Amino acid sequence: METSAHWGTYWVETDGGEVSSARSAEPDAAPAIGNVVSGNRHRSRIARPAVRRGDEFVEVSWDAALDLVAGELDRVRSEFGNQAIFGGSYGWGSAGRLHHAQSQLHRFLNRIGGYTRSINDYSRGASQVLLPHLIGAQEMLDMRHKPTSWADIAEHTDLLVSFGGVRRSNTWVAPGGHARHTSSERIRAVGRTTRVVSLSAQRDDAFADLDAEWIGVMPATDTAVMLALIHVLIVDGLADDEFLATHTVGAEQVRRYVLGEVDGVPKTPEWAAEISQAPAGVIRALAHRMAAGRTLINVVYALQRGENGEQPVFAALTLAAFLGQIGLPGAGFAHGFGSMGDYGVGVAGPGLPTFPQGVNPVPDFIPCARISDMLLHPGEKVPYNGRTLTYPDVKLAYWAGGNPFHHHQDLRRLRTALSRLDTFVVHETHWTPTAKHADIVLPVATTLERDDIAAGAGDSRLRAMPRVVAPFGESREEFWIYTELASRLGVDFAEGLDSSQWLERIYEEWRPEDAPPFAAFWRDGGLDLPQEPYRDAVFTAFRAGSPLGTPSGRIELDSAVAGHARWREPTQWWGSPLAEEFDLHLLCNQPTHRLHSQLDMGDASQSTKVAGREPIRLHPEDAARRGLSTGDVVLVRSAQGSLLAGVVISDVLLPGVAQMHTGAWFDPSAPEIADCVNGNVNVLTRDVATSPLTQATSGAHVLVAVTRYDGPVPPVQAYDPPSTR
Ligand SMILES: Nc1nc2c(c(=O)[nH]1)N[C@H]1C(S)=C(S)[C@@H](COP(=O)(O)OP(=O)(O)OC[C@H]3O[C@@H](n4cnc5c(=O)[nH]c(N)nc54)[C@H](O)[C@@H]3O)O[C@H]1N2
Ligand SMILES: Nc1nc2c(c(=O)[nH]1)N[C@H]1C(S)=C(S)[C@@H](COP(=O)(O)OP(=O)(O)OC[C@H]3O[C@@H](n4cnc5c(=O)[nH]c(N)nc54)[C@H](O)[C@@H]3O)O[C@H]1N2
Ligand SMILES: [Mo]
Repeated sequence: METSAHWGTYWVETDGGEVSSARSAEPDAAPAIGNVVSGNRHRSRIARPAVRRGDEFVEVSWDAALDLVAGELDRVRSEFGNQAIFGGSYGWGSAGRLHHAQSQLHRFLNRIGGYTRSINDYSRGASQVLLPHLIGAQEMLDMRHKPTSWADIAEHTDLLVSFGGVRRSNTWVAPGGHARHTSSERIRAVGRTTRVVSLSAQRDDAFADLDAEWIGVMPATDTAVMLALIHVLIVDGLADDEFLATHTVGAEQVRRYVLGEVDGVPKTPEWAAEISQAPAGVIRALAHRMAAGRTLINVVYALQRGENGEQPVFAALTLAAFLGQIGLPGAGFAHGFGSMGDYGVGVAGPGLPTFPQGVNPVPDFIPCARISDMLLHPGEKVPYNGRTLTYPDVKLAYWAGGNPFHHHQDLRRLRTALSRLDTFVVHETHWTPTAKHADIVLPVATTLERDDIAAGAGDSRLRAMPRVVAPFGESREEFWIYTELASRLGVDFAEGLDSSQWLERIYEEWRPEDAPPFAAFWRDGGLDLPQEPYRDAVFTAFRAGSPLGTPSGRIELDSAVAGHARWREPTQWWGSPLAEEFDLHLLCNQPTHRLHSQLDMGDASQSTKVAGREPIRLHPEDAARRGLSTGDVVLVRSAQGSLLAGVVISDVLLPGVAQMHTGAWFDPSAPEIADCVNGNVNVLTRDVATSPLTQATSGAHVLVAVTRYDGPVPPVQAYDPPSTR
């Protein structure tokens, strides 16, 4: 049977009611498919509703659990008001148009009077706030779904300059999961026609088939390099003054800043080399090459997940404006090649069937990465996007489809923050660390255990996604859970329909005239979607004369709210005082063999572990200085916390830089040794916002110290269910 996840569409077989195989015929299939068989019936699955009693959980009947949840929701909304319920529930949950965890939760909470929501995302939260000021709000959205395409790059681009490389493993994932994984073949085509330069602290960030030239740049210093590139364009007469005059505002302020007329510091290649460690001559030569042909500048999302994270995005757009090629096919500025598999595939599809969420009457919200701040500082006023927000006093949090113990920074602080709640309700498939921190845990069926419809934005096919096996234990569809809770609270959730009737309804409400009715769609296993080719939807028209949605209608290189791009020194980088004690810059990036923390217990993810924990990559010089070999266990410490990891030595890194993937399950079972003995990087990261403007996560970077761990290595207990009675 065919099924879909954010990591792709694949085939599963069953044997005796269990999933026995999962595979894909695609040559570029995601390794994460290899987690499915071992993960779906793993001992960490949650079998029954459970309620916390001290350090243990007590299993209860569904009736008892639902009465309890309904009672708590009712108590909190009547005593404190609906804003005391936090339903932001950030996370990637499961693919599927009907059983989308957040949509269902939000619909339910809207029906009972609303909730405090969260906005923006962990992926590119800084850009989401910055870019509307520079190019317009709709344009920010269009840049995600209709940017320059891989095909235009292959056809037109002489030079692709990518800050953060173009990582193959990240293109395995697309929200909703696509019918076919097409980005690898598109990227290979680019590799045959286009020179690629990858600026990064890791040589292997760039997809091997791109045959990219590598310029080593220390993490969090790209803005300096970009400003220096602009400096060269200005002083060597390579800037496109006409484009700047007709299509931008603020270029003069940028010019004065870059030349050092404002602060006495000219942003020369020599200046940038001191900061970034990229050689000045290389930066100067790159500027000339960029001006000599058709050039596209790409910034991966990770660059903006750091302190002042909006600056590299701002500086890259500014650099592209000085080059003057914005809006030409395959040229200008892009933000997402190598970050997501559906980016720049060059086709837009129709809208997709959606489960309606209704309206939330509560106005309160937070930027999603401010969860701990909100819980720790109710009533506090905080700047955000040029205005002031007040944190509501939240008493109950309801999480479905996300794992804050995966996604949020500084887990010690998150634990303290969550402990201030009266009630923490979690829907989960597995006993994740978040489930283990809940007061009430409701077990839910996985994507393999319910009927759904699958597709992602721009997909070539809408797929029927039939249930493959029965729900595990007593786990249930979330649809059923909300229907039951709603009836206890005297409201309507399901409009008298069950989930299979709703599946038909969202399909029929969506169905274009020429598409078959639901029964035929389901029988055929899917329906091909029309694919509309487009060309850079934002900038092609803009270059030709249509204004952007900014106050000036032009690209705002100097904006009333955001100022202009500038180098702002972060507190965590190799040049900061803290680097004396914490002398390695750790990159915390996306895992190759799983999606975030999902199915970390599965075979593919476990095959990457070293000494049974999450690997840390170290440069040979850094390893030698510490007497470390591949396979050793190390203690990794930051100012926030500590973890155990397994060493991998690799010369693809710059010296002074280490790298770990996110997503190992938080394991606090031996606190006398480390905060996490399994290697979850978020015990190390700092819970500090990108900036008062954007208030996004800065989790991509943290300074750490690494030493050999010679003590007895504790067993990993992260995947064991908690003790239950
Ligand atoms: N340090 C650092 N931290 C980061 C990042 C980083 O680069 N560095 N990256 C950030 C980014 S970009 C992101 S997007 C976030 C991702 O953070 P999350 O999206 O929270 O991570 P996931 O592991 O995908 O969590 C999804 C959870 O949903 C559960 N689930 C699956 N299906 C269902 C379902 O049908 N119903 C319910 N109720 N649950 C389900 C899974 O078991 C899993 O626990 O992490 C962020 N955190
Ligand atoms: N296999 C897999 N693919 C995924 C995901 C997953 O969990 N697994 N998650 C998906 C999600 S939700 C998202 S948001 C995207 C994220 O997409 P990205 O943010 O692009 O992914 P990362 O792997 O975090 O970072 C990519 C590279 O950026 C580099 N980098 C980090 N900081 C800097 C810096 O300051 N300067 C420079 N020049 N380079 C830097 C790192 O070397 C890193 O390898 O990935 C998506 N794709
Ligand atoms: Mo993300």
